[in-house]
Amino acid sequence: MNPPSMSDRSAAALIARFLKAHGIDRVFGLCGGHIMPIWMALDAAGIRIVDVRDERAAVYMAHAHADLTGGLGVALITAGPGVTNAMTGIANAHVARASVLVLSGLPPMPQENRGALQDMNHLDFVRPLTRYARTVRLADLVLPELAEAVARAFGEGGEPGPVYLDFPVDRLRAEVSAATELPEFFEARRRPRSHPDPETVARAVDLLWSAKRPLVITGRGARGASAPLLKLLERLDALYLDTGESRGLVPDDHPSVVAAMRGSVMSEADVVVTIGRKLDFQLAYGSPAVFGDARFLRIAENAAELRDNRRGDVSLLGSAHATLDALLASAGERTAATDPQWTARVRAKHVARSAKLRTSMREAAPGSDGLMHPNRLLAALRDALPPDAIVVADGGDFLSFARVGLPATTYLDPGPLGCIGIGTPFGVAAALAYPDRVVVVATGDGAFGFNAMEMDTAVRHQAPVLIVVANNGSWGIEVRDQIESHGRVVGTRLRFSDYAAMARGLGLHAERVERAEDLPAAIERALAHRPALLDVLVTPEAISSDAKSGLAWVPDLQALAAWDEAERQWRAG
Ligand SMILES: Cc1ncc(C[n+]2csc(CCOP(=O)(O)OP(=O)(O)O)c2C)c(N)n1
Repeated sequence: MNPPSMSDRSAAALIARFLKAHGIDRVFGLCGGHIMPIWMALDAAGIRIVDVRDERAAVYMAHAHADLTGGLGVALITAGPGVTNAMTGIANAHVARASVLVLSGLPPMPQENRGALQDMNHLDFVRPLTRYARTVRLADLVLPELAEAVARAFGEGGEPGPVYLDFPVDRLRAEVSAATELPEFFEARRRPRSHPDPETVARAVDLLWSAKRPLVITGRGARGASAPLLKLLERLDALYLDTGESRGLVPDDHPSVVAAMRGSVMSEADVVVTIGRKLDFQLAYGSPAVFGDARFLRIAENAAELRDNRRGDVSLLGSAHATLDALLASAGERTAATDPQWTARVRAKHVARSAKLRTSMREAAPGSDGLMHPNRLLAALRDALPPDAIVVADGGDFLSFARVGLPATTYLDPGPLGCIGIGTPFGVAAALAYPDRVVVVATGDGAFGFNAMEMDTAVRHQAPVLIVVANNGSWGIEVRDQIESHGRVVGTRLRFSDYAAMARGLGLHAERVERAEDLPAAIERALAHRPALLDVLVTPEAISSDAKSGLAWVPDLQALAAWDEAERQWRAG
């Protein structure tokens, strides 16, 4: 018997109509028979399918798309190995709290648990990494399940993050009864802003407006709240740190920005405000060993960001925008108590340090091997990139150099899971979302290897991405750690492989660059011929700040060696 032809009333067609109604214009996927009804229905509905070379990359791309657009990212992957391959992508979206919907298939119900092709109980292993995970065995339940999954992905009723649905393929072909198609399922609803409790707002104003050295730290929960955040910083004359989750909210040249002074400002502040930001390893778990006697004001829309590791002296549950508006309104014309000498001093040091970094990047000496320092590459990129470039940074040492050396208002990296290998997929999704902006992936050679095959996706889909590989022939930051901690190098050297040849083989414009003086012209040519790759030989001898800070050797109590020592002393009393 031939495969049954599908009607417009099939569950698969309904999934496509739902996604279309909710503004989904692209889905990242890798095909297979168990999802073919959805695949074909999406295409029929005019939704673009970005077909990739590995399911993990599909989820990475959906993640980047969601993060960059503020919408939902959708990945469509097949049963069994399709889902197991996707697991790292799902785990990364879980930790990063990215709003991703993952759809998959299952064998037909009559074959369930009988040893069918690609049969696995996906929910057993997907559930701990998702906000919602269900198998939909009844065509009539497709709409309510999709609606619930999307709401959860955006954090309604908990933290935002990835959600998962799968469907036995026979159910995808089944017809849905018209009566279940309630119009409400097709309305793309704006999520309401949640407002904080007014009495607590008044207490928060007292705390903030009496602070002498206020420090504001934002995370992903603050995205979209740039306008009231800038007003708050100005009203308070507060200092500000972004930790990579919310770059671009406050311009780099804003007088509150003191990124280069992170360590000292964390220990000097007397009131610390976290907005939509967990107190995770990057913020020393909020420990008094690092933050001293500072009092905390925590602001978040999801309660987990109010409580993790350290509760605030005052906590405000509400969306960042509405809460900052409420604080400003409640404070009225009240004068802040901030010590202007403190802010001026820290800011001046930040400016001096940043300027010194820029000069030293240009002049960074080559290694004893004659190969250029990675900062020379970053300085050349910095000169060539337009101000609205989207930067994706990936790798070990090179990520550390790029994070500080490549300023960007839109920036993505492996995030708190430390999920190296995201570079090329994130870059492809970014270039497809914003084809008129320059998207550059700055990646170590080790990190690049994981998903290098997605260069093929970039070519097929004409994603105008520029991939720059800092090729130091090693898993550099691990080499450094082995040398420092163990005195020998084991299993961490790679070859100076010819990634330009690899890229050319897949259809990209690609060049290998060995001399710093050749970089400007090579970058110009690559920008003009995207998708493109530059394979730049850099010295493995350069030591990044992440290597120096001890991040690589994973200290016992804190992420960084200095904080670890401070924590040890503090615990010892
Ligand atoms: C998926 C994954 N595997 C391994 C690691 C551990 N790790 C972190 S950085 C790093 C080295 C990265 O090497 P490369 O991308 O070449 O950058 P480099 O340090 O040489 O600049 C490794 C192996 C990780 N964080 N994630």
